[in-house]
Amino acid sequence: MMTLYSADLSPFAARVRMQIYAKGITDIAMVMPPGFGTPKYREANPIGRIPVLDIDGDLMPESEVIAEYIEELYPEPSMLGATPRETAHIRTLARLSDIYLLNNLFMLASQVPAATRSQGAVDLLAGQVTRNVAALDRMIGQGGFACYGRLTMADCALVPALFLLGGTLPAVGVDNPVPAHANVAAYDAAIRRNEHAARVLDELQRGLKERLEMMRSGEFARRMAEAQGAAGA
Ligand SMILES: N[C@@H](CCC(=O)N[C@@H](CS)C(=O)NCC(=O)O)C(=O)O
Repeated sequence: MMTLYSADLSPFAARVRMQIYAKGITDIAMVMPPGFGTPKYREANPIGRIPVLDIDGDLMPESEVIAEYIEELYPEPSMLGATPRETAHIRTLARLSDIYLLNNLFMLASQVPAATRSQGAVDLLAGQVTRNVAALDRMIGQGGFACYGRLTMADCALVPALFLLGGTLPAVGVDNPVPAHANVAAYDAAIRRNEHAARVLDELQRGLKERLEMMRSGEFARRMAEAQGAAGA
């Protein structure tokens, strides 16, 4: 049995979870990895992140790699294209989401606390996100899906990225560019009605609520200090 190391609030893990739900896969367990963030975790996982797919002890990192692997193991229903060219377009949208939106947003999230914020970092990262929402607006499909009128791996990548975008940009004092981009805005509103998108959006929201509670109670700072202490040791 395979296990996906995952957490509600991880948009990268949410991408893989949405694909697993859409395919109806029931034999991949999903757990928060024990010791996540500690040197022990990084000993076994050199990149040190989630998601990781644990295949009987063989650890596979990187959401896109895991998504492609799952697609090969469970080809039906296909989340890729009907032709090689369609598949290439789906991968282009997923890549746009990952590289140009999500990676920048993930780094931008570190700039949310105003006391330690670097305006230069915010301008650089938020500028990239805004520019690439404009690119997405010209590439995204009509009719409620990223492309080809059905759920694909592009949707699995875009749904968590747009969730993070909506929360992160306003939190660092930058306007959310989505409402000004009609095609992305229409997509964002429509895809939420898809059952698999709705499920991961609920999980992301639950993860966010938990994280905010941990920050309010001081538990988050305590855990960060603990992980940093362990890293120092
Ligand atoms: N490129 C990686 C990014 C994964 C990633 O950054 N995951 C975050 C959680 S959303 C993480 O594990 N962060 C821990 C860290 O940065 O140490 C992927 O696509 O899987």
